[in-house]
Amino acid sequence: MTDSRRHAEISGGGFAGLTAATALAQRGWSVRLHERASELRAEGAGIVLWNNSLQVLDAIGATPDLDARSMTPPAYETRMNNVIQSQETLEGIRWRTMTRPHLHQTLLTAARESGVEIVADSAVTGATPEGTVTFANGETAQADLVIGADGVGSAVRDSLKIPLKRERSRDGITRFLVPRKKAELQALEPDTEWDNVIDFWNLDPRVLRVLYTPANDEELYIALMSPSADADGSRVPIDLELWTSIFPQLAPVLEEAAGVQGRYYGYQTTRLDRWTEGRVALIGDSAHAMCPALAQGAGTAMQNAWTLAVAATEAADDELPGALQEWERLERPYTDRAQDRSQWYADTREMANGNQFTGESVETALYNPTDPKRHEVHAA
Ligand code: 5PR
Repeated sequence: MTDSRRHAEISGGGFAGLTAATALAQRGWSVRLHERASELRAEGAGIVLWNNSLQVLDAIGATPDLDARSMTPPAYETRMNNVIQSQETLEGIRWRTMTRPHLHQTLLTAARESGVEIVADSAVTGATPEGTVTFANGETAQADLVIGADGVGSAVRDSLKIPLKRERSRDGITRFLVPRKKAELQALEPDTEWDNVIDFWNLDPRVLRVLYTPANDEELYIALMSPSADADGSRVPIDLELWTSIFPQLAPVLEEAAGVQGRYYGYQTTRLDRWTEGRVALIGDSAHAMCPALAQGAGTAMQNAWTLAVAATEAADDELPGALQEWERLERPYTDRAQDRSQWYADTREMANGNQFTGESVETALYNPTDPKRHEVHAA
């Protein structure tokens, strides 16, 4: 018997690819997802998700699984030279913190349960506008829809020769998952609410920042930021003496981080001429890598994965290329603005002044990609 379902081939088993795969499979598509690594697993440490991506997790049925090992801290606190600038309780804003491995496992489970065929050790080298996918082993496959969710170095994007602009910022970050060590931290600084996210900034005399983010009862995500030009600040493994001299109250968790090799990532923003070409669409870092300031890299990846799956399903097969262009026209401005704002915050380090999540900076966080009326609401 031949399969009458429409078929999607997806390159990339990260947050964007798994979300798109699940949403399409749940809408009746046959879906095959390729991951070039030998195992599907998350790189990186911790993450914050906001309403936009949490709505997507609701819609694919993954929220109970996510909530079992994630949390909403009591406040998002900002300190400058250890003086509290703000404690934002984010009333009315839905947000959660978690580890990247947990979010990835949650999406992988949803994809498997939705019937997505997942192929590891499978490297996609490119795609054509007509929907032919090529693989490193010389094989090819044909699909009604091809999705390049293959990261900032996207082979799918580059094979289509879509022009790209890349901008690098002066700062970068090393990220760790370490044990919470709450009792030890409490002993060093009893008045601190150690369940809060705490964004510890130091700009003068030296730019060094620690973003402290509890991910669940056992695991803490800490991100250590410094300018790329600061050789000691950006060294891995971290320079424990330097970091504990500036953040003595974090010594117990910095010692844990110092025991891990780590990797320093410079911030970058990439902007593409277009996100689609014929039957191919790009989502996530392959289309819109961004600075992390607004914590919206994965959030925009997941919202675009979801809206792409809905738009592709609603389009007749012979109208798919036009429907993908229309999807980009409607959805891309939200991501463009998130990229611009995140880059502005990275360049100005304005977040050090506190009250990080007010005004325009929460537009993406509050967005609901699953609301069919969302564009009317925003236009009104
Ligand atoms: N939020 C999160 C984060 O990981 C970073 C930032 C904000 C969750 C850094 O990676 O401001 O740079 C930030």
